[in-house]
Amino acid sequence: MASFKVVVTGPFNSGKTEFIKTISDIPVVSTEKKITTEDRGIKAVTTVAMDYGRVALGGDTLYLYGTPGQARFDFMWEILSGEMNAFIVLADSTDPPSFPDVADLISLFSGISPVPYLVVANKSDIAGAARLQDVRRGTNMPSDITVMPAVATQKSSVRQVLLQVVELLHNRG
Ligand SMILES: Nc1nc2c(ncn2[C@@H]2O[C@H](COP(=O)(O)OP(=O)(O)O)[C@@H](O)[C@H]2O)c(=O)[nH]1
Ligand SMILES: [Mg+2]
Repeated sequence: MASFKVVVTGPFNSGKTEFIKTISDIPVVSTEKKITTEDRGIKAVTTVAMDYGRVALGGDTLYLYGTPGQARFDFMWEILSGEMNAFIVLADSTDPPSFPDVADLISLFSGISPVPYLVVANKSDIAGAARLQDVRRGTNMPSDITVMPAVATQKSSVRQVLLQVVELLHNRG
């Protein structure tokens, strides 16, 4: 029985809000606003402060904090990562040009706190999505870091990712 704070990060449009909404036991506290910048061609709303959800998983409780993806809200990242126990970085498998941003986010969050993390190759259900090994290469992940495929719109898939995070947490040091 433990509680863990898990930060869910990733580039803009990688599926962070979807990931938390799919699995949360409580209605997600979301701070989505209409997009006013050139990103509005990609989707209508974006997270400006955070998404907050909670899920009970095998006796543990995970508190999920989703970060904003647009860099102009990056002041929230350090606030959200206070006392985090682990973080998850979502890569949009259909958007290889964003893979270097995934690597940058990992450096940034690892720098804030050296907690366990894993990389999710999200949107793996979409035809033409990058293969796992290409996501690993594009994000420059060494072989000791878990990179797993997922579909943020499917509860069973998000659950698999979180079980993996819990395993990392229980096995650490
Ligand atoms: N097909 C598919 N669509 C997804 C998946 N994850 C997210 N999406 C869609 O991708 C878009 C961006 O997701 P969102 O959660 O808003 O991204 P965020 O910017 O990281 O919070 C939304 O239209 C989602 O419904 C996935 O695994 N598969
Ligand atoms: Mg969002």
